[in-house]
Amino acid sequence: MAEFSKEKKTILSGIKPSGELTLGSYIGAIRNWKQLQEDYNCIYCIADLHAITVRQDPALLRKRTIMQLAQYIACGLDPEKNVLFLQSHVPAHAELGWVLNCYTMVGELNRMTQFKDKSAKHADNINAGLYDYPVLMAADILLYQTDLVPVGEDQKQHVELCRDIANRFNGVYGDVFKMPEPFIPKLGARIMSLSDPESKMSKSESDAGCITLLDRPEDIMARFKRAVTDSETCVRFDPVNKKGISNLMTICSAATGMTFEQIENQFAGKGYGEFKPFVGEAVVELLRPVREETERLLKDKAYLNSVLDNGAQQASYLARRTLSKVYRKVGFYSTDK
Ligand code: ATP
Ligand code: LTN
Repeated sequence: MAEFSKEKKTILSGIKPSGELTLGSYIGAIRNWKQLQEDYNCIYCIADLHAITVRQDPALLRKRTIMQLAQYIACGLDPEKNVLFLQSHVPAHAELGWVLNCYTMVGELNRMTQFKDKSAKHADNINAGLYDYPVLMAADILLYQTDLVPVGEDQKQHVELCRDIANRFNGVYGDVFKMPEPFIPKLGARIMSLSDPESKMSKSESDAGCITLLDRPEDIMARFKRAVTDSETCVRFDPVNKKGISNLMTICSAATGMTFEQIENQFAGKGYGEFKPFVGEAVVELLRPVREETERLLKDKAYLNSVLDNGAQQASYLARRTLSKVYRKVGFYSTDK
């Protein structure tokens, strides 16, 4: 079980089990989670309550949930150092979410770009949960008195809304919630699709432009070889005019540790025909241990279940402390002495 220390700051983040984890979520989020586990109290959830804001196949959702836990561990998140749990196993998330609804303005939710994007993509199912999604995310964060929230660029607006909600609540009742900060990586905060460098690589729209953590090496190579670039031949970082190549350079840098300058020098005069497979190989090697370890872990369901049981127990204990305080502050009657 993870040991928490009062001296360390607390980190919380989560990912919905709404599809296969992608290279985007690995570079934008999980890679940083792993680096932070030594120095912070770390809490990572699998956000299944959030996943159902878009219609899910129940059997597939169950399967993806346990696969996502295996992938968290395979990516290097040690259950002895991190609290890993399933959002639906800790009722305090939904409970605090309700309370926070009453401290969130409709006007604030109307401004959320993820809601606008998802409503456009799922026009036949613009449900209240999709609209309310950022409030539940605020509950996830505030329950644990979180200091830092490591996420990709697309989630920054939600963390800012969380701060606004916390500020409003604290303004009425005193310092109940710690004020969280978003932690966005300098490199790779927004990995783009390989087939359309104008859109984010995303698990629920996985296509030829998306790499998932469990993809086979030959599929990864094929996708990199077909990556959309531009009509020049020069490997140069220019995210305005050369979006495709700049995206590949970002992925390359994240996978190998090379700087943009080193990449430009190594491929000077060589063209894209050599660069694309080089990035493909680097990603294959980056993901190989993750895929192999995930496959191994998935054979041991008893172990994975025990991680979830321990995680839920630990998360529930921490979450209850904040929830009880919130209930007291808003004036809910308690029979406790
Ligand atoms: P969906 O398509 O279901 O909305 P997604 O692929 O966008 O999902 P999320 O579950 O929303 O993935 O994101 C998980 C985490 O990974 C978040 O912190 C998010 O900011 C980050 N992330 C997701 N996609 C990318 C990306 N392409 N580049 C960088 N970070 C990303
Ligand atoms: N909305 C996030 C997933 C998420 C999350 C969180 C991230 C749910 N709860 C709490 C950080 C903190 C997304 O990636 N789409």
